[in-house]
Formats: sequence, C-alpha cells, structure tokens
Amino acid sequence: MKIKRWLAFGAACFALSATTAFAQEKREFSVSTVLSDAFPWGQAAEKWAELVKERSDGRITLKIYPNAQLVSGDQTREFSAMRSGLIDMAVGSTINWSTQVPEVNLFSLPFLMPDNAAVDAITQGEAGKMVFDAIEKRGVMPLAWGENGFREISNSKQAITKPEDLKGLKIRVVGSPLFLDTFNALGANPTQMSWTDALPALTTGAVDGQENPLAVYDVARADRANQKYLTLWHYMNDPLIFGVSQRVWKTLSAEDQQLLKEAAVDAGKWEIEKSRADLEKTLEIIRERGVEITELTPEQHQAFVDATQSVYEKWIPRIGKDLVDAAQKAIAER
Ligand code: X2X
Repeated sequence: MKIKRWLAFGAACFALSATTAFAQEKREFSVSTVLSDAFPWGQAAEKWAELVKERSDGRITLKIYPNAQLVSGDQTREFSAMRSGLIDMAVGSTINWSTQVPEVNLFSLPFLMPDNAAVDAITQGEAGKMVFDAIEKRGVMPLAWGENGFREISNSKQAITKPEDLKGLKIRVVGSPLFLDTFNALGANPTQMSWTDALPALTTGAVDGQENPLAVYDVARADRANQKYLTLWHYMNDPLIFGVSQRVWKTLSAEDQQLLKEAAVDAGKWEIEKSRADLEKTLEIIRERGVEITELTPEQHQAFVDATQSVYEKWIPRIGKDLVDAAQKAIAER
C-alpha cells in the first residue's frame, strides 16, 4: 500500500514537471504577410514579433514570411492555409481573406467608410466584434486590427474624375468577386491577379491600372510602372487583422495567449498611428515624382457612389444585413 502511494506521488511529480517544462519550452511560429517590412504592413508584423520576443524573454519567436511565400504568392489562399495549420499566424488583409470569410467583404463595399473615424467606429465597436466572431468561427483566432489604408486608383492613360473615365480600362484587382462587380459597375474591365503578378503586368502594359493605398503605391514605385495618374477617391479602407490558427491557439497557455494578444493590439495601434501620420508626406513624395494627382469634388465623388449602388444590393445578403446595419449605424454615430 505504502509503495503504491509513493509511486502515485512520483508519477504526479513527473507530470507536474513535464507541464512546467512544456510551458517554458521555446517555441517558434510562422507569420505570413503579403508585403515586406519596406511597407507599413510588414512593419506591423515585425513590431508584433519584437514585442512578443521581448515580453516572453526570448521564449516565443515569431518568424515572418513576407510576400505570401508560404502560399507561393497566392495571397487569397492565406486564410485557408492558416485554418489548416500550414501557416501558424498571419497579419492579413480583409481583401485577401474575403474569399473565405464572406463577412469581411464589409470593408470592400464601395464608399462605405468616408474617413478614419468611420473605420475606427466599425473596428472598435459592435460591427468589429461581429467580424471577429465570423473569423473565429472559421478556424482562426483574430487578435487585433492594423491597417493597409484607404485604397486610391491609378492608371497609365488619363486622369479619372468620373465613372466614364474608367470605361474600358483594364484594372488589376484581387480578393473576392465583389471587386469585379464594383469595377464592372463603373464600366471598367477588371482582371484578378496576385500582387506578385501585378507590378510586371502594369510595367508591360498588360493592365492599365490598379488600386492600392498610397504607402503601397509609393514604396512599390508604381509611378515607374506607368501609373502616372492617381485619383484620391478613398473608395475603401483595407484593415489588417492579426490572426492565429486555432490549431496553434489551442496549444498555448492562457498566459501566452494573453501575451500574444496584447502584443498584437499594441503593434496594430502603433502601425495604424504611424501609417496615418505619414500619409501627407507620402503624398508629397509621389507628387514630386511627377504623378498627376486628382482630388474629387463632392459632386464628382457622388457620381461614383451612385454608379456602384448595385454592389450593395448584391453583396449585403452575402455579408449579412445585421452586420452591414451595425456598421452603417456606427458610421452615422461616429
Ligand atoms: O495585393 C494587393 O493589392 C495588396 C498588397 O494591397 C493586398 O494584399 C490586398
């Protein structure tokens, strides 16, 4: 009897030390991004990694794989690769995840968010929680928001001030078919391709135009890819989400989950502030390169809004009426 008791005690001690050892184990995780640390997007991921390393005393390493290399450049497969455990974590765009999470198409509804306050009203409120719930249900734990930014349109042919100026222009887009609907509604000729293929296609003239935030236009030197005309139409904002595969999330202690989440929130806030603060300077740099920059009058802006209403009719049922209502309410009350 006595011996049995000692054996049980020994086994319990062993189990305890094994769990402690597991909790203290050094771990490395892969983090996917589409853009490198030459861009605010990649810097957001680097900041996350830096904070996690610091706060875990070097125990947890986030290794960043930019250029969507973990999915061979096919950025729209990032979410499913994370869900299946091929990728541990990502700082990803709602555009690229919208092929697998219909709810995040919310952010791609044309001209939904007029300014930064509207973006924040969504991400920091009830609508943002609904979006995070939808992502969690599909196998990824969302931790925090970052920002790729308001997407502006550029092309090689002419200044765009009205929908008719887009007629027949071949425009590169990526993400869900919502983008085809938006650009078809404007009379353009949209074509889907990954970012890896976009710059070569713009350079050779295989496509005439593209849409991306100013920071991406600037760092990628889109001006050298024939993009001489840039219209600031702010037609959508492209938030970033820091996410972790549920397969990985489940293996983490509550303390490590908390550490990862807090670091993501801090890195996201840092990146959003920096991106917004740098915008004016970035615009000046682009202007100095000889790019013709067009700003729209309220009337010109309204013509684009009117021309894209069909996108709402088609996509609200797919995104979810409750979610779109919550977002519109948050924007109205901002
Ligand atoms: O491919 C793009 O346009 C980019 C880099 O902005 C995204 O990943 C959505």
